[in-house]
Amino acid sequence: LQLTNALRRALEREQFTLHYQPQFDLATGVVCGAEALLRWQHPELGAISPAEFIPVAEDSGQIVAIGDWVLRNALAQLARWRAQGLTQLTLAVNLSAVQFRHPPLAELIERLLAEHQLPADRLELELTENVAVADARAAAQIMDRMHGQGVRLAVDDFGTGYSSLSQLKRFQIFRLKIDQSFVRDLDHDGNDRAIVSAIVRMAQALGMRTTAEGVETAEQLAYLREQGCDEAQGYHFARPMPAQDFERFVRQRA
Ligand code: G
Ligand code: G
Ligand code: MN
Ligand code: NA
Repeated sequence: LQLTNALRRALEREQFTLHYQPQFDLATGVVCGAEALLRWQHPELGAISPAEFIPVAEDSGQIVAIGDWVLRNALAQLARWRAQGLTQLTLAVNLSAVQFRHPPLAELIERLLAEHQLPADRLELELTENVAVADARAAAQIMDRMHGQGVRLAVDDFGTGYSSLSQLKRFQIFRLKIDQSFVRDLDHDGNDRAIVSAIVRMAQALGMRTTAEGVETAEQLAYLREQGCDEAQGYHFARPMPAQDFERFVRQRA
């Protein structure tokens, strides 16, 4: 309850920021995108993790307003980067299943893309596998509309949720993000190696791309590359960082 009340004030008091984690193309080594990750700094409670406050915001419905704020700010940031010449970047935004129960989500995204003159295929929406379970019809409508606009859909934390293979096909998923729980022990867990290998192969067969999350070591990276995983992110490359640091990071790498 304390958290719900604090969340209510967080937006108006401008306590949220976005950090950006670089995503790497494993074939070229180039930074090809960023995942926007929400950060909340409360004056008394300190930094609160989204893992803690997002579920609270989902239960109270506040996630809709917070999610709108994330989309507005992330897309404005992408537009600034493009104006500065960083046109190769895609931007990934996490969406909660609750946001998919609100049809205005699609309108907001279309309006923001138009307002900033952004090509729709520079935006990736990260959904968890549970999105389609919560309210299949509303979610399907929004996902179809987004796909029709050219926006890319990515399944986040892939392998940990409730998705079926028929759903993957039905929703025209562009990318599977291999959950970090399968990447963490890649060096010594044969089952995880088999799972990662199978996900990459299935994605290839279905014409989907793969991104490995939580890559922390050169050994993990080598295995992912060998298996043909397309992209990766994780502390091995870089932590999530403020927009200006991200910009410097990309320029230094180019
Ligand atoms: O960045 P971090 O590891 O603290 O994120 C923890 C969790 O919070 C992750 O599951 C991530 O997907 C989620 N998360 C981060 N930012 C957002 C956001 O803007 N919206 C939603 N819905 N989830 C987010
Ligand atoms: O669920 P989602 O994939 O959106 O969450 C991403 C979360 O993973 C973020 O909170 C981010 O800070 C965290 N993260 C990113 N890279 C790494 C990593 O290499 N190791 C670990 N342990 N966490 C990571
Ligand atoms: Mn994510
Ligand atoms: Na994830």
